[in-house]
Amino acid sequence: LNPRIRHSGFAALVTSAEDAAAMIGNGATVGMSGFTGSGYPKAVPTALAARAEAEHAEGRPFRVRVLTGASTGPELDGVLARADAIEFRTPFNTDPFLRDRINKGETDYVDMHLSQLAPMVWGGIYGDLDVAVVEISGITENGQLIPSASIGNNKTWLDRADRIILEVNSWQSAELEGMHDVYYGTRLPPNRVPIPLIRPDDRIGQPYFDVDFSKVVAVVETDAPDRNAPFTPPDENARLIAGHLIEFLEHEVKRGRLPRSLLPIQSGVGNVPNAVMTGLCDAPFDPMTAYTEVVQDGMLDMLDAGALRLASATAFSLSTDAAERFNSNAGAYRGKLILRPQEISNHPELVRRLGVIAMNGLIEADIYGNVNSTHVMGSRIQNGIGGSGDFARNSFMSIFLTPSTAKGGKISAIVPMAAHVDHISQDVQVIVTEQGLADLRGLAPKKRAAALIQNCAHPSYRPLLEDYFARAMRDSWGLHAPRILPEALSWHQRYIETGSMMP
Ligand code: 0RQ
Repeated sequence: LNPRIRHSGFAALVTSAEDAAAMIGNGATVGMSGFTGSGYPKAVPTALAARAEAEHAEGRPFRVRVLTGASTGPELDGVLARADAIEFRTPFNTDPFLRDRINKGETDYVDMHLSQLAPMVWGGIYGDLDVAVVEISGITENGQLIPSASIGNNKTWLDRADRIILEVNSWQSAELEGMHDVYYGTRLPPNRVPIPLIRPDDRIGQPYFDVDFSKVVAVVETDAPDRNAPFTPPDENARLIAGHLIEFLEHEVKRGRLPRSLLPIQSGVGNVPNAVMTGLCDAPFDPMTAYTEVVQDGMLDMLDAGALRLASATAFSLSTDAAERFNSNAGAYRGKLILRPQEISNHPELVRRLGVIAMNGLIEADIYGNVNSTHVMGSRIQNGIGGSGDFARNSFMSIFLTPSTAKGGKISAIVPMAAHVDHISQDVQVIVTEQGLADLRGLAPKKRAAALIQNCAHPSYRPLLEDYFARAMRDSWGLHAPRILPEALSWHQRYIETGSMMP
């Protein structure tokens, strides 16, 4: 008997991943758990991919529509993409095989704000949800579900799906029980009411998911780790970026514009934000809070060091070492970690009310501070906007962090014009590279350009930007935000043709 399944009705539904996958039909819309490589189902998608391959070998079509919280792991997006079993995918992906399918035009992908998917599914925009496949860490005596290492959109999948397949993963810490706060008060307009959360520590829901037992068709047992991608240790650039940012935040505290414990911080995923978190461990601030999407290694370090007293998020995204550290001592984080549904962790109402300091990565920024977070050279998706838009627009302070070049210097992250825009200049207040920091608040476009070129551009691209900007000031049709239209995207075209933005 599996001690994680404390309800006999659910125990009677235990079956193999293959039998569970057989309940998902060609063309089905499937809501799966998973957010930034944690809490995704690990057995059923693999069995589903094998089934798709078998069907394809017989010359029959087999593809499904996959909705998740955010990115998953090789045992979900990876296997399904390799088997060409994903017809449609939303809202976020980091898997290289699926990215390749999307960029070859073989899989449809909708890149959207992570807070908006659940309400859209409730509103019927994505049609009926045929099946939910949700990883949990256990089932209580009275048939409630103990969430796993991410909550994501699972509440919505469980509520909306016609049929439910559960994966009970014993690898997840049993001490996750009680760390979650599942809010059941969301509604569609015109029935919305204020969400009663005024501090990151507030608990406004319940620790378990409710589930309609009659919809559960299979329970699959697993004992498998989350993706747990390692972070590269902070390099010199990441340390410089963290240094500039912390100096700036100290300055804001001295000027009385931020309290000594700052405001709740949000940090995107990736090596640079992780390095910033590590840097914040030794920064001279009072213990902080985080109101964010993802708890990564750097935030665990901050909790351990006492630099952070509480983190509210929707998911973990840990390296193998940090996941082991957490799993072996999860009880120590009780009261310091709260996981919520992503429509709450990323809710514009709450991000604005709390005054979050948003810190996200970018692909490129133009000289006016319009930010492209998603489309390389304007046409190939990297990951997706994720939660960066939920946070950047609604934050108290919107900060973007990036090395000044990519691909070994072949690409400048500061360009005359962004080839795609996710965050308009109005949503971008501060940009930091290893070269320095540009505080764009209160600056008109021409002053923003001067600050970005001087403080943030790489020295090898700075003269090119200065030359372009000087000619734009002379020749542009309008002089509010001067541009030379035929030239503005020529750096991107040069990269596509020659492999470098350098002339
Ligand atoms: O590609 O691995 O093939 O070399 O992008 O870049 O420098 O490692 O930085 O991991 O912080 O990611 C914007 C993608 C940055 C991320 C982005 C290439 C680069 C590399 C990764 P390779 P780095 P990061 C909360 C918030 C949107 C979602 C978001 C992101 C790869 O921050 O997805 O913020 N943001 N969510 O080479 C071509 C450029 C490039 C470039 C970087 N200018 N041109 N390639 N790269 N800049 C989390 C969630 O929402 C779930």
